[in-house]
Amino acid sequence: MIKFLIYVAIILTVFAIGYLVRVFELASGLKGNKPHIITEKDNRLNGRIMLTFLVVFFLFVIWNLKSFVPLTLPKSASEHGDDLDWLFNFNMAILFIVFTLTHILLFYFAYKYYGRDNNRATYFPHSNKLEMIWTVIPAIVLAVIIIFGLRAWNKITAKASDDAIVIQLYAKQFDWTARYAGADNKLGDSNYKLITDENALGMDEKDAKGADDIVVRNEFHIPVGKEIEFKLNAREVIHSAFMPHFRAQMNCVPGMTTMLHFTPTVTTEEMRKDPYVIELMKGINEARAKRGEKPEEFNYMLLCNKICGNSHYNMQMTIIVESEADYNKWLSSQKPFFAKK
Ligand SMILES: [Cu+2]
Repeated sequence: MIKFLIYVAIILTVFAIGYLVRVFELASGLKGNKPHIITEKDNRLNGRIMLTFLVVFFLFVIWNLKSFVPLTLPKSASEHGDDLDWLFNFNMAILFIVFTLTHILLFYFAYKYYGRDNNRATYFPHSNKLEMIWTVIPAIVLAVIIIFGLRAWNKITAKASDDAIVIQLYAKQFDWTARYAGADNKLGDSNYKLITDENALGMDEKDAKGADDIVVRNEFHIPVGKEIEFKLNAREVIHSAFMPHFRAQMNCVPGMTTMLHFTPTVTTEEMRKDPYVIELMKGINEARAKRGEKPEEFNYMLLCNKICGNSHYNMQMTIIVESEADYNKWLSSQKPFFAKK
């Protein structure tokens, strides 16, 4: 009811403003002013407003950069991540140059060439030279971006090496499960018909390849410097495995297996000592303290990056990157799934 009344009030206010404007127009018409005639004075005022906007707008851009760039991701923690960061920065540099130039020209010209009573616009219908310039230059720049992008994409999506550690990431509403392929480095068969509360992945007990498979939840470990091949599956809707610190993301699609591989280069402990991460966590923990929450340590995360339902925001898993020795110790402390029963 209150909502309805608010809507009615908004509509009535709009009408009231409309009538008020009409009253002012009529009143100034009676005084002999011509409100519909735009004078040189009006144009000059508009030009100055344009110039003011340019300055205020760029101050806002600088404030944005200062406030939000320090909250962006820390350095990449995977081999291919540096390529992607370079590509991203390259794109941003081009965008920023074009953005700055076009906006300065747009608003400065609006100010400098405001309409004057005795001026007439130059008749300038067409220029082949200009058409060529603004077609060819963007085409070359775009081609360079696409070629660099394709090269990086091909490198990242190339087949994983044969000795890569195979891990399945299984997405369902609303959590992740990781499955290690065990000593044979081969995942056992699974079938959605075998899914039960206990056997969330529908693993097939009869398949010998799956006898050594290890299933973990909440967090999974990977060794630094070793290639990891992820096989991604989803149960019911499309999810997306997003590991931002490794600059890695791939959709998880029901009924098919998608793949993704990367080599982590920085352990969790090393990343926690990174000056940028220390600064980042300081800010996060100050905000947490204000909300009365306990401080938290930096961790790599696997997140879902597809709006998959109402608890999507909470669909995450911690990733621990550690030395190969620590990883082997952790893995040997985990029991194979079918041995747990
Ligand atoms: Cu999801």
